[in-house]
Amino acid sequence: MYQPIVFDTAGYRLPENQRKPIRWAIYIGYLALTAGIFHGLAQALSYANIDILAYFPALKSYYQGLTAHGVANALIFTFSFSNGFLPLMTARALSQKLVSWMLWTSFVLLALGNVLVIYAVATNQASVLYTSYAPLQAHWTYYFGLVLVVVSTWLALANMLVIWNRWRKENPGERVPLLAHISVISYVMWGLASLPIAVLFLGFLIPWSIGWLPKMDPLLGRTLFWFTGHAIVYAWLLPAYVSWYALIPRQVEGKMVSDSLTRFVFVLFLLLSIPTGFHHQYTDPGISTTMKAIHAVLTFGVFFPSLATAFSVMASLEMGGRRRGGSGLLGWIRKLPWGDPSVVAQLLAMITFVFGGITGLINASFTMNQVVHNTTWIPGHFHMTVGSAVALTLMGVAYWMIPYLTGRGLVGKGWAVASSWLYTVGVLIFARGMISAGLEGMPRRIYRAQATYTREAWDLGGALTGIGGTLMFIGILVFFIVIAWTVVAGRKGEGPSDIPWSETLRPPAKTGWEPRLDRLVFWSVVAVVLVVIAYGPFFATYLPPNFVSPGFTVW
Ligand code: HAS
Ligand code: CU
Repeated sequence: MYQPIVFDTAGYRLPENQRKPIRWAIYIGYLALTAGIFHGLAQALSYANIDILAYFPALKSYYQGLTAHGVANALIFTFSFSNGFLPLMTARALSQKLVSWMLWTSFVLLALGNVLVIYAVATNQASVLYTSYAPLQAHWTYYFGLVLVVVSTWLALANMLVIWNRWRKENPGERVPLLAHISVISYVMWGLASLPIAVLFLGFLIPWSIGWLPKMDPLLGRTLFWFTGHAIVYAWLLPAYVSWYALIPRQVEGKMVSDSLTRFVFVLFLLLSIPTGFHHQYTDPGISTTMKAIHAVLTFGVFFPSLATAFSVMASLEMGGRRRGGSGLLGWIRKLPWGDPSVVAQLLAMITFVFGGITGLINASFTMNQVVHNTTWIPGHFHMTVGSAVALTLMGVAYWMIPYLTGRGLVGKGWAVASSWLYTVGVLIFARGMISAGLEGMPRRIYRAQATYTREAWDLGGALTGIGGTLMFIGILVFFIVIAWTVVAGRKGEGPSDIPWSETLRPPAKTGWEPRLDRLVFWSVVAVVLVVIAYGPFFATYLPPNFVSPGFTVW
């Protein structure tokens, strides 16, 4: 039954001078993750009514900590990882060297951007939260630092496109290997999606922060942010999906179920990730109800590729579990390699994501959103998506990739397995607290310990948030110790020599409609057309900007 099909050019390795910037980009990511969780812990404790400013003396305000947490964990961690991971996957799948100067420049910009952002946030000049909403105004170094990070992602994308084109020229008529296809599409989506935020930062926020533009248009700012902002969540998710589709099956001894379904899912993400941003602005004035409703429908549309993913990945897992001796309806689950730190992290990520997905549906419903918007329900939702589906998957990937990139064997395997369980139990308790208190109206982005208004009904949810957050913190700390220990003291020569690259049940079709899934330019144009339909009417009726607000620094 199993016909192993893989474009394997066995053992292809990038030269060391290219592995180095990849390794360091990924290190920056995991460092940002670890730095950010100290502020995450403080956030969680603050909901348990603990006056964190007394315990975290470096913090000038609650909002400084919240900004540091969001920027480090949601922006820097994720994009630093992807800047290393996606080009690595593409190069491996195509057996092509990357372009060295692009790789290094991308790394230098990422590092420089980080220095600027850390400076601005640490000196309390940028407590504007990761959403950068005007009229809150940060120091220009904050905006400029983030621009450099975005430019570094563009260079990573350009690098992947160069080797994609080179491979196509060298292999006319061949199907692009699946792993390269889905890695490239992930960043092509992000490349398109990042243009509005580039306009926001370069066209408005930076000139405004240095005084060239005296006033800002807050609604336009929010809209440009969410124009990119919803797609950002898929830019975080898709690298995790690359691992679930193309790597995990191999790690559990299964196979990928369908080449064309996988490619189709990623093409759907390219088309539908961007024209959905108004679901973050259902309560904003100045946007017509019709446009919000169109985005609501498209949001339900982008739910579909994730549903397909659930079934498809589950089938790969089942194949692996049965091959490992599992039987009966559910017996295969027990036979999955639960002792493998890389696998267990990702299985737990998937299970948590089921709840992340369900809460997303409620957010997306135009009317139910009114109940949950701006309550702690929302951080409950996103810690089960980016905060676990993504974070745990990226931790799981580290457990094979750091040994692969350093050549050193993983140390503390038992601790590594424990880290994921601790984190998962933590995030489920945390999210239960946030979600239930949110339904009781507990507001998000509020420093509860000093709030003038509070309710008893928030006490239990707040306490669960604090307890769960503490477990999450310990889980990631253990992760960090295992990884740092591996980098420093893992046994040399014990890292895996190749990536865990999965085979597919059947080869990709060379005729019919399927080869069209590889047409990057065509699908990008369709994506742009959809975006014009979804955003064009708003901009056509709204522009020119209403520059009404000066900048405020309220911290
Ligand atoms: Fe969301 C708000 C709607 C997915 C992140 N979201 C947020 C915010 C963040 C975020 C950060 O419509 C807050 C932003 C802010 O600061 O204000 N979201 C959705 C919907 C989905 C969704 C419909 N969100 C994500 C993902 C994120 C993320 C992914 C990060 C990575 N979200 C919203 C809306 C809001 C929102 C509104 C605005 C709310 C407001 O009012 O402010 C969907 O795409 C979710 C689809 C997911 C699924 C689940 C599939 C399950 C899988 C696992 C299968 C399991 C297996 C396990 C195989 C359909 C694939 C088997 C294991 C064994 C052991 C057998
Ligand atoms: Cu969204």
